[in-house]
Amino acid sequence: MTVAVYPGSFDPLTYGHLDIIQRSSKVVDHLIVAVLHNAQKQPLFSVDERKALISEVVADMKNVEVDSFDGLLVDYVRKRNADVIVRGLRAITDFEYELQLASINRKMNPDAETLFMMTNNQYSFLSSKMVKEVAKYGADVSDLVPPPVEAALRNKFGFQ
Ligand code: COD
Repeated sequence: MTVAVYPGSFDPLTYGHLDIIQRSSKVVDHLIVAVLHNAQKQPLFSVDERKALISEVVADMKNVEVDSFDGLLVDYVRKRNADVIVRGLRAITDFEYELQLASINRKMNPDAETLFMMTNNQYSFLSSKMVKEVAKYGADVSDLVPPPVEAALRNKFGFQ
């Protein structure tokens, strides 16, 4: 049984993330979407809020679980007996960071393989940061994020 971890900030989940979740969940037996709990960062959504939003969106995907982690990703991967780390690649700008991340993770845990999935072309420009920037001014983000995330953004920025 192949267990994969798809780690990220997911602040918030976008259609780009969801596309990676849908596609990678078809090539592994069990996929864990793992939200990073990073005390040094000031996220828009708390870990619990991010987990709840992702859980709502993936509710009908039977082999997908939503969890959170802190500390090193490789330690979490080991703890969950996972074989694969899933990451998404949008553009060449992602490559350098992803290469560094995959290399350090492989050094620390040679048993976990990083699997890269190329973005779906329609989401190649899409990032959580951009979504927050746009939503902050009340603009329509319905093409960028699933409905529960759109509602949560409107609520967060006072556009109900
Ligand atoms: N299309 C395709 N993929 C996408 C898109 C899109 N539109 N948007 C985002 N993605 C991909 C990203 O490329 C990434 O692979 C993944 O989705 C998650 O993205 P983010 O931005 O939500 O999450 P990141 O990149 O901030 O996550 C970073 C980690 C949490 C994985 C990393 O910081 C981590 O592992 N931290 C724990 C400490 C650790 O072990 N560090 C490494 C050793 S120093």
